[in-house]
Amino acid sequence: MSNYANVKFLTSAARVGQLVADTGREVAFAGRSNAGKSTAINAVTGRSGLARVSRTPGRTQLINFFELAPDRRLVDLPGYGFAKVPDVVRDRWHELMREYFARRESLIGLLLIVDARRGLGDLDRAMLEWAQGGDRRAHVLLSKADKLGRQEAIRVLRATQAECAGAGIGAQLFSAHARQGVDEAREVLSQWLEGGV
Ligand SMILES: Nc1nc2c(ncn2[C@@H]2O[C@H](COP(=O)(O)OP(=O)(O)O)[C@@H](O)[C@H]2O)c(=O)[nH]1
Ligand SMILES: [Mg+2]
Repeated sequence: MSNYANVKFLTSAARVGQLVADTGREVAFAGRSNAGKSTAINAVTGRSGLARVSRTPGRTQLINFFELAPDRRLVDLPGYGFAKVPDVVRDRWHELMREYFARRESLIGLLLIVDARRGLGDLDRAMLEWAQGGDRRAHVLLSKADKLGRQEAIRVLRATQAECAGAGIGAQLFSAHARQGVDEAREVLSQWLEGGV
């Protein structure tokens, strides 16, 4: 499973009815719009063009599926926390996420992407609680760590670890640009995705 060379885009779903078959195992990437989710997916799979990277936070409310191997998937969830989104879009996002987390049996873990300069926010905490409600694993990538000095990065890491440790959630520094923490994140993914169906 540590070889992601054959990763490929499967499909996008705008509704729960469009999700790919709920078999095997998948790990979802979640985070605020612009947190660096797509960039993280590209970095851990080693495929720079796989998930689109945008400077303008997207409004598309799509769940994107990528296949690593038969019955092993990465899922790019729609971002949240973008201030200018109309209520109707926000409500639709909420409903989509609620149903996805409630029903999805193949979802075994959540990789939460959090901009290291912001740290954990309330919506991030809600995502972690959602994931844990289904007895799933969770791990936090503190992204864009290259934007922080070393002292500050360590401080944010310690604070996040302290908050998450009680729930058994790991946290690490991550920078796609500096290639920091990429192997560590891949190791977490591999451990989650390995094993039987
Ligand atoms: N400095 C820095 N910028 C990053 C990093 N990862 C992502 N970004 C930038 O953050 C912006 C949003 O990234 P994107 O992956 O599209 O975020 P998403 O909305 O969460 O999918 C883009 O301009 C990226 O180039 C990183 O590790 N370091
Ligand atoms: Mg994205």
